[in-house]
Amino acid sequence: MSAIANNNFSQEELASFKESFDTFDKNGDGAINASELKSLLRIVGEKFHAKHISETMQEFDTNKDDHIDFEEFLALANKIVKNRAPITP
Ligand SMILES: [Ca+2]
Ligand SMILES: [Ca+2]
Repeated sequence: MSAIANNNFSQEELASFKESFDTFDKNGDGAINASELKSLLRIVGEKFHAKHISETMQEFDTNKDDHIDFEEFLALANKIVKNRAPITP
C-alpha cells in the first residue's frame, strides 16, 4: 500500500487506472511488458514516441524486472495525468 499512498489518487482514479492497467496487460500476467507498453504509449499520445519505450521502461521499472507492475504503472499514470487528460478512451 505504501506506493499507492504516495500518490494523491482518489479511489475512483485508482479503480480507473487499474482498469486501464488490466486493459494494457494483454497477456494477463499482472505486469506491462515492452510490447504492452508500446500500445499504451501509442494511445496516450504523440509525446511518447516508440523510441522512448526503452527509456520509459527504464525510468518507471524501478525494480528492474523489465515489466511495469501496477505500483510502477501508477507513477507512469501520475506523469501522464500531469501532462494531459486521463488515459481513458
Ligand atoms: Ca502483461
Ligand atoms: Ca518492475
